[in-house]
Amino acid sequence: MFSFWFLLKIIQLQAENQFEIVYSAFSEGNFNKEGWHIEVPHSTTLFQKCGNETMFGGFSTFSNDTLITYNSSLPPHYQVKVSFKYWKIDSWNNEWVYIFFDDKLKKEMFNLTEDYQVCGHFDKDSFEKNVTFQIQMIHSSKFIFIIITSNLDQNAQNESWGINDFKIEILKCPKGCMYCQDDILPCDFWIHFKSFWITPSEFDEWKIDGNTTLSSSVCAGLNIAGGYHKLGSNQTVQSTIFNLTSHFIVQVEFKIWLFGNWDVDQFILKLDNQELLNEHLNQSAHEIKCQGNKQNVSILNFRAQMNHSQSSMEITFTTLSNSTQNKYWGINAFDLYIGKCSINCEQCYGPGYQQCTACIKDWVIFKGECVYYNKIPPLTFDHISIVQQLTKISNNIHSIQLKSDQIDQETIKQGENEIEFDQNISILNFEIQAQCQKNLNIHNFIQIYIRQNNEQQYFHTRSCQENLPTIIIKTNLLQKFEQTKQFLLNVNETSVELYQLVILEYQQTKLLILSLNFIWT
Ligand SMILES: *[C@@H]1O[C@H](CO)[C@@H](O)[C@H](O)[C@H]1NC(C)=O
Ligand SMILES: *[C@@H]1O[C@H](CO)[C@@H](O)[C@H](O)[C@H]1NC(C)=O
Ligand SMILES: *[C@@H]1O[C@H](CO)[C@@H](O)[C@H](O)[C@H]1NC(C)=O
Ligand SMILES: *[C@@H]1O[C@H](CO)[C@@H](O)[C@H](O)[C@H]1NC(C)=O
Ligand SMILES: *[C@@H]1O[C@H](CO)[C@@H](O)[C@H](O)[C@H]1NC(C)=O
Ligand SMILES: *[C@@H]1O[C@H](CO)[C@@H](O)[C@H](O)[C@H]1NC(C)=O
Ligand SMILES: *[C@@H]1O[C@H](CO)[C@@H](O)[C@H](O)[C@H]1NC(C)=O
Ligand SMILES: *[C@@H]1O[C@H](CO)[C@@H](O)[C@H](O)[C@H]1NC(C)=O
Ligand SMILES: *[C@@H]1O[C@H](CO)[C@@H](O)[C@H](O)[C@H]1NC(C)=O
Ligand SMILES: *[C@@H]1O[C@H](CO)[C@@H](O)[C@H](O)[C@H]1NC(C)=O
Ligand SMILES: *[C@@H]1O[C@H](CO)[C@@H](O)[C@H](O)[C@H]1NC(C)=O
Ligand SMILES: *[C@@H]1O[C@H](CO)[C@@H](O)[C@H](O)[C@H]1NC(C)=O
Ligand SMILES: [Ca+2]
Repeated sequence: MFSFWFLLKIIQLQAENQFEIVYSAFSEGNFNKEGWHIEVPHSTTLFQKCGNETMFGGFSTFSNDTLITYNSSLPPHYQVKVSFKYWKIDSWNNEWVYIFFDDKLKKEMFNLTEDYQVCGHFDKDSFEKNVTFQIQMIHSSKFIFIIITSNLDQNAQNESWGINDFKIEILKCPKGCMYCQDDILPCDFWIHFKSFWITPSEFDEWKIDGNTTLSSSVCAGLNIAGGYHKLGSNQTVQSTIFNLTSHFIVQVEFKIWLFGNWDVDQFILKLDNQELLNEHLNQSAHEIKCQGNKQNVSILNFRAQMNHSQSSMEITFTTLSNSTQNKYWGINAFDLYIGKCSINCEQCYGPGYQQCTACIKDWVIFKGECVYYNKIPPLTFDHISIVQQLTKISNNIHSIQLKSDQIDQETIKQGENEIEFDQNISILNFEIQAQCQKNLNIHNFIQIYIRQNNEQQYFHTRSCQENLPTIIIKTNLLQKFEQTKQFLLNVNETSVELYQLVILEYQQTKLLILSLNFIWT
């Protein structure tokens, strides 16, 4: 049964999870290069035709040293799919195209033979070829960077390239979630707390090795904190984020950029001195041109999670290298998400109301939930009557019992009972029925306590009389505000005690509001 249900669930999930297109370009009627960064185009006409197809770049346009980048800002998601058609045009002689799908590098070599003739030069060494590149990956960063370049080294008239049918699709986080890593775990408690580095002033808060301010560089049109000649191996970058909203967990997402050959090195992330990532770096990098210098570049996507509830957090990034070779690194697309406590909760160990351990000022925990302190006053008495009568009340085995229209009689047990009414119930009635037992030597009198409004108390004693053995107390209680009503009811064979849990002076208090006891001497 269970496995059947599980299977059903999986089938359902697969049916629900559809990739949604968040960006598409360079196909029928959609030739808009907005958002694309282009380096070294060899023509001012950025869209060329190749046979029947129009493409971004193309013959004599994208060639020697051309690099294009798309920086896409994505809605909350947990997987991404990117695809496009790549066109190799004319005489490539064993030359490579390099594509960075964030940290996934794809490359392909093209040569003179084996292709077909569609555009550009029409001679035996100038064939074309189109290849569809597609990648699907686990991805939850707010940004994906796609960089396309090649190692072409001749004239743009001789060898060139272009792309079309470009698409980015995602699997979206469940509704109401600003962050997630799948569509199964609860995620509605995540909030986006901070992004780095958006404005230049934010660099001031970050120090390299404790004394130099972090500065930025640009590679492939993307801003990087640190980077070439700005941040070297063995260096540490640190900052502290203050005034975090009350939370129980933190999640960081960021990309590390490596410049040079990082093959036996280490990257370490610490949050508040706790080592969260310690990654061995062995990257296969590829040369791209950054700010005029050709260098080996690789990108790594990292994410890490830690239980955390303090209002500040120190973040430390470090690289370690045993080599004396100069290498550089940087960070970008840094986002901090926090798992927030429930509303009005200051300290918690989880997102639920029941997981709150301290409330914000003027609010107190009531039944594991934060409530404003004066929202739980005692109920007020609307009506009280005490009746002594001859007729026996019931053939109940107990000499004493409590009844209420709002409580199912069956649920009341001997000992302590917890009873709760929600705010929609505005009137409660209670009736205590007590019967002196035949043996008058045991019960000589009955003591009744009723807490009245304004803290006046009503105390009443009746002796057990054989001619009037039955006593009935009837009360109606009213609420002043819409409030949760919580009671403790202690019942045994000689006593009924009804307590209301109220909040007075910021304290949860157990207030006796009604009792009946047989007393004997
Ligand atoms: C262009 O499209 C036309 C009609 O669809 C087709 O006949 C022709 O072969 C195509 N040419 C090329 C180069 O693909
Ligand atoms: C050209 O590339 C094709 C496919 O990659 C390969 O099969 C062929 O051997 C290559 N030819 C040369 C001369 O490199
Ligand atoms: C693109 O490539 C495919 C297979 O390699 C080929 O069948 C198709 O004709 C090419 N498209 C054009 C328009 O040349
Ligand atoms: C390739 O491009 C670079 C810079 O854009 C230029 O200096 C070089 O001459 C070009 N090479 C060829 C063969 O066109
Ligand atoms: C184009 O490339 C071919 C093959 O490498 C070479 O023989 C030819 O001279 C090149 N033509 C130009 C104009 O660069
Ligand atoms: C930074 O601190 C290190 C050691 O703590 C010291 O060697 C270096 O001179 C300092 N640099 C600056 C710019 O203060
Ligand atoms: C990516 O684009 C966003 C705007 O959509 C921008 O804020 C961000 O700085 C860009 N990222 C990089 C690394 O340049
Ligand atoms: C944190 O909040 C306090 C009180 O609101 C404020 O005085 C302080 O400047 C804040 N600190 C930072 C770093 O924003
Ligand atoms: C550097 O060398 C030491 C000693 O051989 C070794 O323990 C350490 O792991 C090495 N560090 C890296 C980053 O390779
Ligand atoms: C680094 O990766 C390469 C190939 O991926 C592998 O051959 C090499 O052994 C790795 N080096 C270390 C130190 O893991
Ligand atoms: C980094 O530190 C290690 C160990 O202290 C040292 O062997 C190496 O030369 C340093 N590398 C650089 C580039 O400073
Ligand atoms: C019944 O409850 C009352 C009040 O809690 C207590 O004083 C009394 O001892 C209890 N009697 C029995 C028989 O448990
Ligand atoms: Ca051609």
